[in-house]
Amino acid sequence: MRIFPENASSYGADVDFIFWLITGVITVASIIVIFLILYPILTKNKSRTKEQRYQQGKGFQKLKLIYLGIAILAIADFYFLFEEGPIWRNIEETLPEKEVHVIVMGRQWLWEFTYPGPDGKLYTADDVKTINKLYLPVNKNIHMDLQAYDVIHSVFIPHARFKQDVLPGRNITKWVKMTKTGTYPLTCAEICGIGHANMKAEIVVLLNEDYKKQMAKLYKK
Ligand SMILES: [Cu+2]
Repeated sequence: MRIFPENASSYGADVDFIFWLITGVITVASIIVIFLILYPILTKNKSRTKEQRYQQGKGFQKLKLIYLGIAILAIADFYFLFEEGPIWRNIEETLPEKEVHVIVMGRQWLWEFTYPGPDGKLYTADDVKTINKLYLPVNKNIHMDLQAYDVIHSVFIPHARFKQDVLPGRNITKWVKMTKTGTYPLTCAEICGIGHANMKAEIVVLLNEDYKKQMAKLYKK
């Protein structure tokens, strides 16, 4: 059984690793805590002295298990930070060298994708557009200028483990590198009005030569 959709981006496996690391550690910690609560209740209740039944928690001796718990969780938290720091820095704070540049714009209720025209530059008169279908080449660093036309939307590409809110009046540049050809969904992950559920697009990841052919087709239109 697959819990997550197939990973098709260069950093998807790293994001999954953080997810399973945190889920695993927290699951084990929860089981231990639940056991420590339930075991005495279920087995020791009758033999308790009055003092055991009512712990005031004064003094280090009585608090030591609490301090131990805090210490374990603090260590776990710092370990998560240690593991995820480089991963988030790579995904969120660095932009690898740009190989393809597109604009992804959310609007009520569709996705509009803009590509550089024959001049190879975005934001010029010969730019070309597609609606609800984003063509990308495989294994290239894609810079996406993420924008919203009207209200807040959110670009969600499950197969790339990518999600970013887009805000009217603001440009957010993020990157992705798709590592497998195929067709993947891109949806809106921010309730943005009555048509939100229909705000679905497709990402078509093509081999580089097919991508070039596709762009040539768009230029002709
Ligand atoms: Cu939306």
